[in-house]
Amino acid sequence: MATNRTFTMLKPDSVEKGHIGAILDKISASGFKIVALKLTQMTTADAKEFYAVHSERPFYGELVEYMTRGPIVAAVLEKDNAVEDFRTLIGATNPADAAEGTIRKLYAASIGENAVHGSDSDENAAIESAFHFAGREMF
Ligand code: DAT
Ligand code: MG
Repeated sequence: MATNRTFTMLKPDSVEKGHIGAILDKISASGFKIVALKLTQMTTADAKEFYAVHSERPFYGELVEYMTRGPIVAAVLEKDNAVEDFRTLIGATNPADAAEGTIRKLYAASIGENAVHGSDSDENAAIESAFHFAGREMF
């Protein structure tokens, strides 16, 4: 995958609260092109694998419960400097620390339910995109 792509999920709280449209609108208005998009639900095995890097952390069980409790929106986004610029757009992991105007500041309730995921490296963007999308679903 090219290095100008990143992967995102609008997490279950965003879908439950009806924020899909507003968040996708903000992503588009911020210069990201949506090159893959779907509503899907992670199984427990999916969430455990996706977040395996956090398996020893005390919040791992809650994270897996949360991420599997309802549908998510998965998407691949294209823009120059996509990974870094998208992390800036979503804001800090804890919405209490997130900058004004960021997606987490606007839409996240807590560090545990923080509205959106954004890949943290080009390598992980490619791995996470392939985890959720077949090649023919990415444009
Ligand atoms: P990010 O999603 O900003 O990359 P991360 O990779 O450190 O953050 O953690 C993944 C997710 O795990 C995060 O979005 C929410 C949850 N999480 C992280 N730290 C947490 C904590 N201290 N308490 C509860 N949930 C936490
Ligand atoms: Mg992370």
